[in-house]
Amino acid sequence: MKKELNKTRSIKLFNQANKHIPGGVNSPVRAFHAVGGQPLFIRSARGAYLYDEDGNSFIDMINSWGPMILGHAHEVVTEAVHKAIYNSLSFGAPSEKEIEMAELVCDMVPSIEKVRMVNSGTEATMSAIRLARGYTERDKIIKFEGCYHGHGDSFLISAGSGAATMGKPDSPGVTKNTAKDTLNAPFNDAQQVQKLVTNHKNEVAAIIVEPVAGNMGCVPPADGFLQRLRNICDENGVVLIFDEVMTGFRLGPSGAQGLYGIKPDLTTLGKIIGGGMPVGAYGGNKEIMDQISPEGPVYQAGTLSGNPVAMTAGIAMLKYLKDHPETYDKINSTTKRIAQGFRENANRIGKNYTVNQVGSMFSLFFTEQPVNNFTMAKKSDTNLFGRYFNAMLNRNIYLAPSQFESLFISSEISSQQADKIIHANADSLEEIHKE
Ligand code: KE4
Repeated sequence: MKKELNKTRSIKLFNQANKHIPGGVNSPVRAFHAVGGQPLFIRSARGAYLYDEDGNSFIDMINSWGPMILGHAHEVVTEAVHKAIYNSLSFGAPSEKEIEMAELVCDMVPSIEKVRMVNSGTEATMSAIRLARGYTERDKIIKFEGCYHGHGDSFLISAGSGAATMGKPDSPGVTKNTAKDTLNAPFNDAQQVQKLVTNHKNEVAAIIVEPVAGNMGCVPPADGFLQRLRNICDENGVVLIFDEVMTGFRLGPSGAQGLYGIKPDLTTLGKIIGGGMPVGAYGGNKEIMDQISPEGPVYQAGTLSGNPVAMTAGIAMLKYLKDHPETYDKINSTTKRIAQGFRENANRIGKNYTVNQVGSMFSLFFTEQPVNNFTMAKKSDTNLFGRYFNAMLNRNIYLAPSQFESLFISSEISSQQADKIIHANADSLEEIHKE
């Protein structure tokens, strides 16, 4: 058994945080409820490493839930932001940076002809479904069990990520009237989607999907699934929304839509687009996007949308990724190697645990069955996952504190660090199966 970490200061800070912050955190999954133990308070981060308040260092395999694809405090981002902050942090008026960002997004994601900046992935998805409803004059949306699209009321019905982790997928406060307009289908089940669209003829405004699910753990689309959704939308006048908050700029410069060659009508973005700053965006073809105020009647607004400092951080990161496509080869091959190492380690102790990987996203599921949707993901042993999480933490590897999350590899994780991760995984699997 690896020695327990010194968490003295994190424990003190967590007790203090609980006095004035609900649950002591500003986002539920950070509280470690799903894995047990005390959340660590992070003081700083650089490259592949997080440094907590007790002086412990960790290889970061979650990278702020995706944004830190270049590792922490990458100089291209920090230097650009450092220059920008002296021009004031916010204008609340149009700036050239917003044009630069919009042109960069439209260049990197060809399905996007016009794009609107917001401040989070949730704002992006909430706005995208309002736009789809306004454009089609229909009320219902179809989402997938275990997919998470942020905390907008319409999405907290059989949601994934923190909602699933908390075991309360249908949150109190979501009205029955809202819930009735959200239809759910199992991920990868296009037949069920067809049935819903047929049974609700001319009522469905949009299908929103994580093209690669990350919020039930990493689950790839089955062959032909995304194309089937595209066909159903074309045949029924339904708007196809790819929620690429997680996969956008992660799975390649054009995200999952570039990887799978499927063109959505609308795309939502977040995480990497902000380079670590609070940025979300939604975009798509001109005909739909021109329905957005002040051009069109669908209202959406935001005080800090297109914030010049956040734009600076996002532009610096996107430009780097665009100019260094080899970054994707590096993170994808590192991830492939780690995923394969995890499979071999499990096999060595007689376990055939499922490891799903797409590009630089992957998940180890504590089930020996395949995981193609949320029902299958929920067959994982979440108690065992909790023990595994803490065993890895004690070996200075920082994972997502939930079975229903994906891990994200940054370009700063070297082959030596990948070896360290694989060894820590082997030791942790041995430790939790001994108990
Ligand atoms: P934010 O509002 O958290 O920026 O984005 C919501 C969102 C929308 N769509 C997808 C596909 C997402 O993954 C997310 C947010 N992801 C979670 C992690 N699985 C955020 C982590 C958290 O809630 O603290």
